[in-house]
Amino acid sequence: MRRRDFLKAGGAGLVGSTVFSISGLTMLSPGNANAATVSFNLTAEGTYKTLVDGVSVYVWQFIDTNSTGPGALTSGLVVKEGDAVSVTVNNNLDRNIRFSIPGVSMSSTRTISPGSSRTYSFTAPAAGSYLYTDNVNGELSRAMGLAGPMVVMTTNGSNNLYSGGPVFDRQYTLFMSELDDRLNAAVQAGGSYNMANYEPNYYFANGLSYPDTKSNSDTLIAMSVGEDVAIRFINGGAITYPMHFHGYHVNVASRNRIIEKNVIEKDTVQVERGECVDVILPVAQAGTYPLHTHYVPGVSANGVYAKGGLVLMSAA
Ligand SMILES: [Cu+2]
Repeated sequence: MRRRDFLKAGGAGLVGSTVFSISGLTMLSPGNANAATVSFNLTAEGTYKTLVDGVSVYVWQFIDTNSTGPGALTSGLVVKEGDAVSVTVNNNLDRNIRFSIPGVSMSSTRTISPGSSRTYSFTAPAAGSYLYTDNVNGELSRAMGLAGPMVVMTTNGSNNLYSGGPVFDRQYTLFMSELDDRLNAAVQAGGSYNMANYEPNYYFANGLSYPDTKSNSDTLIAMSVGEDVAIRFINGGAITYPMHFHGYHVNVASRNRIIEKNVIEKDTVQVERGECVDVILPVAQAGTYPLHTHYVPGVSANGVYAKGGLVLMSAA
């Protein structure tokens, strides 16, 4: 069994559902309401990503050498509300960065210069879905891939989206992102890019495009009829994602941890840039249905329609 599979199994045992693997997760004891001390070690680096059509593109990423995030993501944080969390970030990029989680105050707001590292500490905030990124380089960082998901479970690790909130039988974290390969080429060449010209041509859920999303357990939405399935949409990209469901309606529980007051059934859920939207999907029927961005270029790969793109399958 690969280390990643082992960690995933541990995560499943903790909350009785699908949680992506994180080093800190294995340190938590089920049913223990005491806050834990959790540390992560991330490296910001440039690397090459092979896309669904075989093209290799220079990207940035946060890589956690002790664990990975969901799908093809190289990092992802899972903690419990109240945990004492420290994240050490090593900067192997060519410019300053600063680790940031919108909505969370950090022990330090200092930047990290190239070749150095810094530790950022915080108390895990209210249970819900969060995004971490660099906030020195603006949207360029998210367009290059320097972002990841953070899931905060309730203090006792219960299957509630937040304390006293909707209960789920299983959960999926879907981190959406995209890239414009002209931007990547410009950054690789040491230049910058005018985000006004940003027109992405590849789209990802947890770093994967269709059909790879079908063969990965973090992006194939496996469900059983009668279950309530939580889906955490985390928009780590630089465009809006209107996520459209076939076969099901979902209820939005919260947007950026703010509880939705008027819950109506939706077949499309708008997820703005940098936004985290948690939904509950009541599995009302059996079948295999797509879940995809309703932004038409988002279901293409480098202009080729219905091949690649941010398309997933749900199966019940
Ligand atoms: Cu459709």
